[in-house]
Amino acid sequence: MSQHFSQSVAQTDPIVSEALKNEETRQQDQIELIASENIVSRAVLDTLGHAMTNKTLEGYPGNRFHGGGQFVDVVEQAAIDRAKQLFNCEYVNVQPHSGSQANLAVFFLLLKPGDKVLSLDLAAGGHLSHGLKANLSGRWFEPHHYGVDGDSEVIDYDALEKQAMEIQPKLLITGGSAYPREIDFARMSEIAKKVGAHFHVDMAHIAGLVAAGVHPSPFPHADIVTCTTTKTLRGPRGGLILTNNEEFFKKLQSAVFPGVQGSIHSQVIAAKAVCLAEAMTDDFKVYGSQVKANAAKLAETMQNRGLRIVSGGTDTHLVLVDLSSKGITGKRAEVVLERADITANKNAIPNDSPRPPEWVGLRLGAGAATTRGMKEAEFETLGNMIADLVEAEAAGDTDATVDRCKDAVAKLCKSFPTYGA
Ligand code: DSN
Repeated sequence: MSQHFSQSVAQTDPIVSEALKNEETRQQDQIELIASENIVSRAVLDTLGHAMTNKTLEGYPGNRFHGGGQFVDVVEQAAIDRAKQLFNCEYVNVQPHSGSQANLAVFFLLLKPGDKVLSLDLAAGGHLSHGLKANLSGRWFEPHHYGVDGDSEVIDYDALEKQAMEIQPKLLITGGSAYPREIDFARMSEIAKKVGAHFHVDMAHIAGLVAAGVHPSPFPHADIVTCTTTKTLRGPRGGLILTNNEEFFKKLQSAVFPGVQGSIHSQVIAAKAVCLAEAMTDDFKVYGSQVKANAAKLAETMQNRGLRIVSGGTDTHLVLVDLSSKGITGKRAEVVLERADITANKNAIPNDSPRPPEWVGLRLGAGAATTRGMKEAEFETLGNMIADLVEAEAAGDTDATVDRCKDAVAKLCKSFPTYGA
């Protein structure tokens, strides 16, 4: 047998091999609170590393442009059927390589260059693929954004309706990356209908909560729904597009391929099928409820410690902290947390500076640590540690607090191991 087929990465590539090992150790030894991350099952991980990656295919199950696709057809059809059942909708495309690609396909399907799009402002929790000027979606279409109410920091639906009537967008989008509250999909659908717009929900962050039945579903209100499989859904990196509209679906198939993508990532589609089956189990429902309970405990703990939580709390897996009263930026908080082995990210909050280094938000999410088995008690400990670290950073005296928290994090990580650690 040629060495090509027998040698492991450890034998052939010391640079990559060492980085892979270090990343595995980092994931075991740090507590992951980045809201878009999770920890996939061993089954999903094995599937991603399967030789199915070698298979090139374009087209759809039963109608491919290359031969030899019979087994990939099985996994793609399984992913489609499972997503339809899980999200209770009629039509699904499981091929998007990411959430942004899924959103691009929706733009390609529903819009012509120059058409108006109305989406949630990035600083209010939207996503860059919904019309950020620096993204193709903002460069080739005409983006407009709605924000949140200045006091409650939740979407002001009356203001949105007024704005939609003035703008008359072709597409109304909601959802994104940092909105911690439930969205009134029914009301938004009414607004879209009133102005003759299509209504698109990007449920990337909350798809797992919707699947677990602990968050309202965008169906039957949305015309089209996109998501990643990566975040609370706890699957591989990739996207899905879902709809109940048969006319959209026919065009959607060609909007994805050959509209915005070529051949599929066969092994990723197989891993999507695996994660979608996992998301149908009772265990996943328990996980979904625990994610929400943990995020609520994290928000409550930090609030009790004097940190301001954007919108006063959370209905999801996501907590957004406003650090402005502490006089530090999100970046400084991110760095001091990482020194204590807690990973999180700086984020804009509503009406924040347009310059990322000046953002005063810190975004936290409960998905990954919940997957490790942590519950409210551990999230209370984490909330207190984050408050301690933020206070230490604000006081300019961090070493002792970082050392103490790092020790506590190491103990937690040991008690909640990942893959065979
Ligand atoms: N949208 C980015 C995030 O939420 O972190 C990546 O998924």
